[in-house]
Amino acid sequence: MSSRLVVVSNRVADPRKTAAGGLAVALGDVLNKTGGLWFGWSGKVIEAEQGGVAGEGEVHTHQAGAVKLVTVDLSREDHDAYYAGYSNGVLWPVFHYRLDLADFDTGYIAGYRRVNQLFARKLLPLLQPDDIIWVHDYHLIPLAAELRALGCANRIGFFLHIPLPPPLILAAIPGHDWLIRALFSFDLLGFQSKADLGHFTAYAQAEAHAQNVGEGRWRAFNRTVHAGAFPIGIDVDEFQGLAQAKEGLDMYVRMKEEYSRRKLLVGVDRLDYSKGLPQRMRAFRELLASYPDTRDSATLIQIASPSREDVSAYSDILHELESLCGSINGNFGELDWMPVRYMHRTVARARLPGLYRASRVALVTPLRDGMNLVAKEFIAAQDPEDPGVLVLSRFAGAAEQLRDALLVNPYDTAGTAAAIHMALMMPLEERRERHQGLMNSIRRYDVHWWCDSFLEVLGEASAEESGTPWL
Ligand code: ADQ
Repeated sequence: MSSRLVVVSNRVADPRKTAAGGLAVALGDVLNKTGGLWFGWSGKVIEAEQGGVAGEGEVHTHQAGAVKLVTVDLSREDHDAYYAGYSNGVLWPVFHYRLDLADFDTGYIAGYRRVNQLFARKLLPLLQPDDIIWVHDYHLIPLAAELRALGCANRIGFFLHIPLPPPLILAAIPGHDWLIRALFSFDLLGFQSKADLGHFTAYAQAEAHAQNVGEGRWRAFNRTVHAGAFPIGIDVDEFQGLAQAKEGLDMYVRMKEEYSRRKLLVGVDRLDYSKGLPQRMRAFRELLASYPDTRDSATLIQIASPSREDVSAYSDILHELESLCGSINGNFGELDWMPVRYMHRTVARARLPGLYRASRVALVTPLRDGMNLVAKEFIAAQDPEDPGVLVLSRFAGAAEQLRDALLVNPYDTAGTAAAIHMALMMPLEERRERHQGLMNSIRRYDVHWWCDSFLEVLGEASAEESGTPWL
């Protein structure tokens, strides 16, 4: 790709830092090659008394190697309506099928739009005519429409990292027709799974009378948009490198020593209601109750990193999880064995592979998830001679690819408990075979494949209609 790449996302990461993760590393590679630019929110909120005028954020520029990082501050009012309000109080729950948790406060959408307009105004002067723009995630659905309204004719792609639900769930969002119009201002829409893509095409036909014009292209609102499934992957070599580095190895050795007598199960998630943590704990309790051989022989380490604590649904899930862990330990624990070790914190990325490698079973059981990279990281970190087993929710996007995992319905407590038991008991031969199949999949569809294939399709997407303002 010869054009410069411009990435836009809510947060910006320095691709040179390990803590940034595989996505930043992969985007960083392409950004580096093209001398690109990464634009987003600075993470800074300006209070009204500090002169935070709604809609006018200060812009910061920072050079990270060949990549230019440009960020903008947000006023308190804009941040609360755009981030906690519309993005995480409306779009996140609805896109994860949780209409019951959505807060359709009418003030949020105006702030969401203001911030997208602010991003468009600040980004536009930085653009060159043949830049390719790649916008990430649900925070920025209207960004292309706002850029087009200012006359931007560049090619613009959008990738949705979270699921897209069926049309009748989307239709419950007041003003949803504005969102679908906005999606048609992009040239390419990328989804995590075929299921999500199917929901988009059904929705576009039902609500926007979109016409299928062939080769994955859809026409509505006088524009043509290309839509496809681009399941995100991890940087397998980078993650395996971390497993062999000092911190990863130290962690592995310590966990192996600590749990030499017992099999370790591991769960690593953000503390989010979409991740199915209470359901997972109930399945683990069911395992201990129904399969007495697992008592005193299995320990679950659950790490749940703090997330969005200013949104009320998140504090509810925290209390529910703490109470379940307490009651499992209270009812089943022995003087020298606690069934669950629960930690409400983030584990340093460099230590994760060691923890995964020391675990016999990973529990990745979200109620809904766009993809779930923990599942892929767990596979990459295993010793191929003695690998662990992945228990994976059929409702994670990753389940479309990772058919050699033990797939479960996380709402089915007894069924999930039975699958965990099977994972704990699985003979070495079967573990190796399944792991080989899973490794083939994550290697073939890694994060570089994801990045390259999205940008290749975006590069070819017809730009005939770009620049048509419709607002
Ligand atoms: P997330 O919901 O944040 O991402 P996920 O893919 O599981 O979910 O994790 C992203 C990264 O965070 C992984 O690299 C993981 O190791 C790390 N992580 C998670 N919990 C952690 C913890 N407790 N301590 C340390 N690190 C932790 C969204 C979508 C997903 C999609 C990704 C990428 O919700 O479905 O897979 O984007 O597209």
